[in-house]
Amino acid sequence: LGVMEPVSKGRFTKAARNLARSRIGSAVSHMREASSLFRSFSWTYACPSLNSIQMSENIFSKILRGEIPCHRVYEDEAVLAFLDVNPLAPGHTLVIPKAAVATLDLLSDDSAAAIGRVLPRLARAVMAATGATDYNILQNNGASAHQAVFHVHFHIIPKFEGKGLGIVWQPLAVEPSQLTAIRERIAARAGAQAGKD
Ligand code: DGP
Repeated sequence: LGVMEPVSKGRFTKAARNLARSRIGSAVSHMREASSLFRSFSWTYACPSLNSIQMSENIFSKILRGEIPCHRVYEDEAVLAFLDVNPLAPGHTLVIPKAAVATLDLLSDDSAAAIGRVLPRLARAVMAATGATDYNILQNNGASAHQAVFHVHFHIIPKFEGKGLGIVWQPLAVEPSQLTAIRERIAARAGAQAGKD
């Protein structure tokens, strides 16, 4: 706040008080801005070391390390599958890569291939074991998309006897031009194989 001389014991000049108020106001405003930036910053994606701390602390990493138990149904060198402790239906199974990444878009091609190789087989096993003929594969990414555990996972959720995944599906009304515009933006980023409509 700089040097402010009291005019007498315990009293400051009006100018000194105004200066102090404006400096405090500015400091508070800077702190608010810093705090808002801190909260909005995506630490998980931007900072590998924080990402690895978060990944090493989540419940699925503890299951992978054998620190907490699970009802394992399948394991190979790259994939683990086990029962969900809060099943939406009997047989609700989670399939996770052993590689620790939070969301699907961060998964390596090798881990993705390892999951893709076993997912249909695991779906068949869950269906055969439960007697269900219908099921959903669910894969949530990000808190607003209902992800609670930040280690990539696929849910295999049998649908029968009124149990299973409930879906609220609210399609948007779109113009063909909107579809064209978004198609072009996605295709440009998806790679060379994306053709033209
Ligand atoms: P999601 O919302 O997609 O992140 O689903 C996470 C699922 O993980 C949820 O259905 C409950 C399940 N889950 C949470 N903690 C544990 C646990 O300690 N063990 C097992 N087996 N499943 C868990």
